Amino acid sequence: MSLLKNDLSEPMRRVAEHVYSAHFEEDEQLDKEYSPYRRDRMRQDIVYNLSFLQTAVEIDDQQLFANYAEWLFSLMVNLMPDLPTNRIREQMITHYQLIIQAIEKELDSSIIASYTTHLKRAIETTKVVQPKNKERNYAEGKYGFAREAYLNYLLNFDVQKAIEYMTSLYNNPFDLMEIYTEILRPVMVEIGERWHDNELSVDEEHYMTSITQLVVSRFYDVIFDSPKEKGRMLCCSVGSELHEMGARMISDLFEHDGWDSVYLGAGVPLQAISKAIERHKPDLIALSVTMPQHLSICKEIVEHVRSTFPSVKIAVGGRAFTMTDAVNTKWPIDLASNDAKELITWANVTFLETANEDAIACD
Ligand code: B12
Repeated sequence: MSLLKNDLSEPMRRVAEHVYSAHFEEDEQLDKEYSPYRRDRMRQDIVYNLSFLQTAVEIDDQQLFANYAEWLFSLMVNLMPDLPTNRIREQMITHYQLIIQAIEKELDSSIIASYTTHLKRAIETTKVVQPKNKERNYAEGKYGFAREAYLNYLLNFDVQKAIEYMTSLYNNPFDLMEIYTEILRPVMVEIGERWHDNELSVDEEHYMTSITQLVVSRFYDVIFDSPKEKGRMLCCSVGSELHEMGARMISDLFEHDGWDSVYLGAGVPLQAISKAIERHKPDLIALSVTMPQHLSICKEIVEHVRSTFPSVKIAVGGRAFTMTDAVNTKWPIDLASNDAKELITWANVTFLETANEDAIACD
């Protein structure tokens, strides 16, 4: 298993090294349980865990790291079926304890407490967490049949049928909003769950993602067909975020709704967003974040845009925002949502109000 490598501060890199070697010094059993492959992954995952921890501290979110501990526990249980669940529980608790010890050595005393609070909560969560419930409900409800059919095409890697099926649903019986948000998105979530449950490999997940991107691109004709008489919006994923399908769907849906959309893709840094705003002069920017590690950079971008371009409306959303409660009260944004439909409805109302105010000002 490989998670993402993230930028850590220098002291946190030393924490990572301490934790890795302390695991093997403290627990002789690990020598037998961890192959060279597992050790290599463990080293990378420690960096990843610390980057999550760092974010929880930076954005001052009380639930983020505990939720992550729950997700991580299930991932480890699924990836190491040769080890009993309680043995993995023991390893994870030791892991958080070793991070506390290393942090006490490496970090400035003024910030140690903010880190240990999150780690203690992760320990309490790990003590009681049960492996994830694997009940599947994606095939239920009004859209269930379409999700199931599309997922089956993906599981068989049948690119042609997957495309034909999804394009045949357009206006018969579903509109583009439903196809994107009620069928493609839940199927991608299901694919993610199967990766997390170790039922799909990384290459399979990647291939299914690229097929879905191909499906999305087949709607371009209808998307760019509508007249552009509303405002202009700019959309992207921030920082080193690689997840871009949410941002792409948001842009497409705005374009389809009569907006002029500027889609910058994934992993866009602050300076590039700033330049793009100067060039395209959007009425609204929509920032998408999937991995919580990119929340800090998103906050920085929001603050910069708010102070440099005060007339531009700012919306934030994506999976990461379902995992934090630190946004609404503390960020200078106009909307935080995880719902494309809510965003477009809100943008249309806000745009109309602004247009009316401008008209009154001109009279
Ligand atoms: C596809 C995918 C990838 C692809 C992305 C490719 C691409 N070009 O986009 C790749 C392979 C790169 C990838 C990599 C990783 N991934 Co990944 N990935 C996924 C997966 C399966 C689907 C994501 C997706 O496309 N969803 C469909 C879109 C349409 O949904 P969405 O983004 O939520 O967007 C909707 C709404 O949120 C909303 N929205 C989105 N943005 C905005 C913005 C505004 C303003 C508003 C209002 C609304 C809004 O509208 C959209 C339309 O409905 C998810 C599973 C999941 N639950 O999402 C895992 C998932 C997100 N990945 C995960 C992980 C762990 C990773 C990796 C670390 C490891 C890995 N699997 O390889 C790396 C990290 C990469 C990085 N540096 O960022 C985990 C994250 C868990 C966690 N702890 O947070 C997930 C949840 C899988 C899982 N179940 O465990 N991944």
